[in-house]
Amino acid sequence: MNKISIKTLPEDEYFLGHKGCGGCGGTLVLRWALKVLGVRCFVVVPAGCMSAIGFIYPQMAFGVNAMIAPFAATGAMLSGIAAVVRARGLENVHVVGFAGDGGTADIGLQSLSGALDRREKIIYICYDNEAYMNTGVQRSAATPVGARTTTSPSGQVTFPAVKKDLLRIAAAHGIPYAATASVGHPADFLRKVERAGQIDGPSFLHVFAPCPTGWGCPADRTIALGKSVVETGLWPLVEWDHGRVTINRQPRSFAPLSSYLDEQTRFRGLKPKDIESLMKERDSKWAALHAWVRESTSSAEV
Ligand SMILES: Cc1ncc(C[n+]2csc(CCOP(=O)(O)OP(=O)(O)O)c2C)c(N)n1
Ligand code: SF4
Repeated sequence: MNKISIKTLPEDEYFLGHKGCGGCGGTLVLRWALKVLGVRCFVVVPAGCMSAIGFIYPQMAFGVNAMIAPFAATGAMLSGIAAVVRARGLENVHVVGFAGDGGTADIGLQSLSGALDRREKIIYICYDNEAYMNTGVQRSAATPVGARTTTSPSGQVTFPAVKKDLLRIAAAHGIPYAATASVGHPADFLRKVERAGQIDGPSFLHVFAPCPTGWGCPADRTIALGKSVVETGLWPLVEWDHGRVTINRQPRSFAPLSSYLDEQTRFRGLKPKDIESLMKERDSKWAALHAWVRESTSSAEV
């Protein structure tokens, strides 16, 4: 297979004509990933924005086999389809799920865990817009501290919250491949999708996907925010490949959080203590990340 790059990305479209908002990061995740994986895909999308905007009869946006899963059941449906693919001896097929952060970090987590445990050849992609967007911006376990949602007004949460670390949760299942990515770094994302497609077993991608409607940012800032979140250190680009952990981009020094936060009205109510919490969470995440890299390197050397 040729190495995928932005220049060699096929012109074919498999997610087009949807009803997503302008600047929707989630739609880019689906569109780009399906360009890499091609037409021989069975796609599962649970309740959420991507199913709401993609399956509007008769204007279906998918150019591949695709079906909607119950909200909690993406992992279960993926592993069921993969079992059928295996039983029928179908070759060169991808079984791929696209779920939001609510459908992944909260309600779909046990189903995802079961699927990763079953070791079928599936690709699970979480497009993370950091809230339940389709039902009106409710807080999820992936909502950052201090972000305003309709269930955390002015960023108030009544308990010490941190963003659930889906990469570490997935990797803890001992699966072959898991990675984070951002729509602000398309080449990195495309390469990771391609790698996931080569894996003989489950793989998991956690992709940063801005939502202008829910975040209160201009529609033309999606890619810029997808870059600045990485530069501030709030969204590390990381890869877990057969137990070896790689940080794909290490900013020499982190950009000020304001370069990312100030563009979004959801962070307008941030208090100094929220910014401090965000920085603390970031710094402890990076410390844990460096320790994870060291640990993975030394165990690979044994
Ligand atoms: C069992 C169940 N509970 C609640 C809903 C209502 N519901 C549909 S989509 C959705 C939000 C999905 O949020 P997320 O998974 O983050 O995806 P996004 O909408 O952000 O793309 C909810 C709560 C449902 N369809 N099924
Ligand atoms: S609400 Fe957000 S996630 Fe949903 S379609 Fe619009 S931009 Fe995309």
